Amino acid sequence: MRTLGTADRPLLRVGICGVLVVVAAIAGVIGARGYRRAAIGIAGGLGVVGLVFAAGSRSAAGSLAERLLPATVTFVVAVVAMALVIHRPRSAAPQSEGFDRRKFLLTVSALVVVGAGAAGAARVAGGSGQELRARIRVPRPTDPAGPLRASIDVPGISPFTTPNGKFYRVDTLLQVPRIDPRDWELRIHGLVDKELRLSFDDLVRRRLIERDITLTCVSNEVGGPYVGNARWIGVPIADILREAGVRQGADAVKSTSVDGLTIGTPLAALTDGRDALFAVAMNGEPLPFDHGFPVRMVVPGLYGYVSATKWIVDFEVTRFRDFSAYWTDRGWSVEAPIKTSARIDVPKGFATVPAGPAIAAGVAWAQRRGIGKVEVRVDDGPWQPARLAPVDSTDTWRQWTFRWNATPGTHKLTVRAADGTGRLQTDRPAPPRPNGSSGLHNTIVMVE
Ligand SMILES: Nc1nc2c(c(=O)[nH]1)N[C@H]1C(S)=C(S)[C@@H](COP(=O)(O)O)O[C@H]1N2
Ligand SMILES: [Mo]
Repeated sequence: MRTLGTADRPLLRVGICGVLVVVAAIAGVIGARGYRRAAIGIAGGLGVVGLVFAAGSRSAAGSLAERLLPATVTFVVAVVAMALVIHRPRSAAPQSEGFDRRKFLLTVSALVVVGAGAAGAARVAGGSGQELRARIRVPRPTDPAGPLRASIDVPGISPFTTPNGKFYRVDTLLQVPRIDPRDWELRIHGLVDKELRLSFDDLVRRRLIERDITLTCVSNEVGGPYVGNARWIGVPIADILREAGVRQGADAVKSTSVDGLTIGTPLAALTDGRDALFAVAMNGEPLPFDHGFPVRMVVPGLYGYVSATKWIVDFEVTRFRDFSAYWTDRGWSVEAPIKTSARIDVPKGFATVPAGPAIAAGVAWAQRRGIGKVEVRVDDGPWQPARLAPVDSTDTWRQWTFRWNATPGTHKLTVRAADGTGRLQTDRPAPPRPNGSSGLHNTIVMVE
């Protein structure tokens, strides 16, 4: 799985619909040939598959009945539809050989309307779940973040804080969980002196800190979109570990989400003083469902697949040699600190800009180390310093701008960053697998 499942999600949906249509068409043909029972059987079989998936889905929250309702409606519609469309040859008018086109079209149209109506009704009955989020008050942090520093506002640049609705999303799910916080519990166990079971209220009653932290996905290509910065409120994971008491020999935490996905994180990253959080709020709101409601992990400096468990329910202190996590089983590295990277947001690739004074802008990140310098090069010219927005923290990205004189023709702009220790990012191109892409981002501009 190259992108850890995100961009391909709509494609997957289309694929599933395609397979359903093909199977249904085959059933229709079989039915038209007179094998009515077989056709209805296939339709019913599809319905049963849907029911089994709905019942077995650990990702969908809600009661079993709530989860089964849409699938049940679909099942009934599928069987009735097939039975109506393929009417008995016995009752058919002789010259139409069991097939009355007018009746067929009418039946199909009626069923489409009924089916769509039923699907809509099932959706409404299931609810959006937003009331679960609305019930939560965003807790006041004991240790609030400072005011946001002035951010650069060039049109097209990534804003310093990524709005929740624009924040990238990477996970393995078609439908994200809608957990009722009243039912949520986090179990902390394994190599600890005292096992803890925390309800949502237990958790937010503890010391809460507020921090700006930039998340990055390991599957982000050079210049790619899977990076975002948000203001999180959460309980320091180190506090909880101290409460539980970590035993000798532990070097990892295996965390598990409600859908059973596992993530392995170095224990050191949770106890070395960085702001690793059990986060409950994102940009002043309860976590959006897409981003892990009600509680997720956020660990500065590590790619999401080794640290940012959404919909977390289980937290086991353990040893790396005693388990393997979901993505590590799929060829990604066990440990993965974020690589220093820079991206050009403006101009967009292959944009046309007027000749004269021009501006380039973007973001650069090296969480934990911070960004010390960003440089831009026009074609094969010298590296020139970009202007940097003020530092928020070493755990956030920094915006940058660069003014240049655009001369007619086609030009290539290339960007590179150095982290807070002065170390330049590598210009050696690497693909995302197994531990994050590297290489310099460039963009081609046409100047007229
Ligand atoms: N439960 C769960 N948590 C998960 C994932 C997932 O698939 N399931 N994906 C991880 C990955 S690969 C990344 S990059 C981040 C993305 O977080 P976001 O979707 O809130 O941006 O979540 C991490 N946490
Ligand atoms: Mo990721």
